[in-house]
Amino acid sequence: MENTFSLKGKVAWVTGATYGIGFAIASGYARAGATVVFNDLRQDLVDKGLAAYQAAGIAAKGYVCDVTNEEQVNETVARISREVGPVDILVNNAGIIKRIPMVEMSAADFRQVIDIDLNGPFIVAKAVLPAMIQKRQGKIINICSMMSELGRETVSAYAAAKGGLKMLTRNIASEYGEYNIQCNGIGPGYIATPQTAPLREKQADGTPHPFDSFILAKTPAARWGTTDDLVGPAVFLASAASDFVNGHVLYVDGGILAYIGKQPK
Ligand code: NAP
Ligand code: GCO
Repeated sequence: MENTFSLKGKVAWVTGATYGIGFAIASGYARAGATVVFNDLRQDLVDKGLAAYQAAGIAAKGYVCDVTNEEQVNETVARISREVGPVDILVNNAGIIKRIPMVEMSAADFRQVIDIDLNGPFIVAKAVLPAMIQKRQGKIINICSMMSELGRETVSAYAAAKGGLKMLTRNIASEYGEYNIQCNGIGPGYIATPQTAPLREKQADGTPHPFDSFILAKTPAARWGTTDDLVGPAVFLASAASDFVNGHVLYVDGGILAYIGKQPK
């Protein structure tokens, strides 16, 4: 059973994994035996990530790469292949959010979110697939969201991107499953990271942010998720344990999608 969940001998690229969810998943992969690779937008950020991995006892490799830049992505895939080995496991984690009411959002802002959160995963998956096809083996895991299923005010671009990412996940599974490539998604609930920090900031009077209270009422687990909550599911989807799981989005949300929400007192 231990071997079923082992990532020994595998090269895992987690995009945008300097910190946050990506860092936790990459660290979990290293503990499961993988060689982990990550990228960020600038060398100083890559260096910051390398120091964080080193502090965790992980010998990660980092590359400067913007996931929206196809030339940079292709160069990075070639460098990883030369310096580490072909990518066995890809986690499309890099992403942004812009919380702006749709009628106030510029087309440029909308495009930027779509570019990073949807075009980026397409570009990176397209770049790693040829080697996976040749090897007749590969794992692609796209980090989706509650917004792959639900809408909410101010996140139109993000929901459109993450909804599209769910369908890109299913399409990669459909198109490349015959090459023993599994493509699945992870749909985190509300996780305490820099991305959601604005939603958890205390009010001026010290009371909880209304959104913080809202999420606690919508989550059966009655807590925000931590990045560690995502590691086990991510290892499962990267390992042989999920070789017959394809096109699935695994929601790691504490039960939000199953729950109407706690009745206000
Ligand atoms: P985060 O703390 O904001 O980290 C996002 C990472 O992506 C950062 O390292 C960022 O690098 C990187 N990135 C952004 N644009 C990039 C680009 N063009 N090329 C390369 N890297 C780029 O986010 P997070 O909370 O860890 O979320 C990670 C993923 O999970 C995202 O896809 C997010 O949508 C998704 N997610 C998050 C939650 C949550 O509650 N936190 C829930 C569901 C899904 P820089 O620091 O250099 O910008
Ligand atoms: C928001 C949050 C969410 C989370 C996550 C939920 O503003 O609603 O940022 O979008 O990031 O995607 O799964």
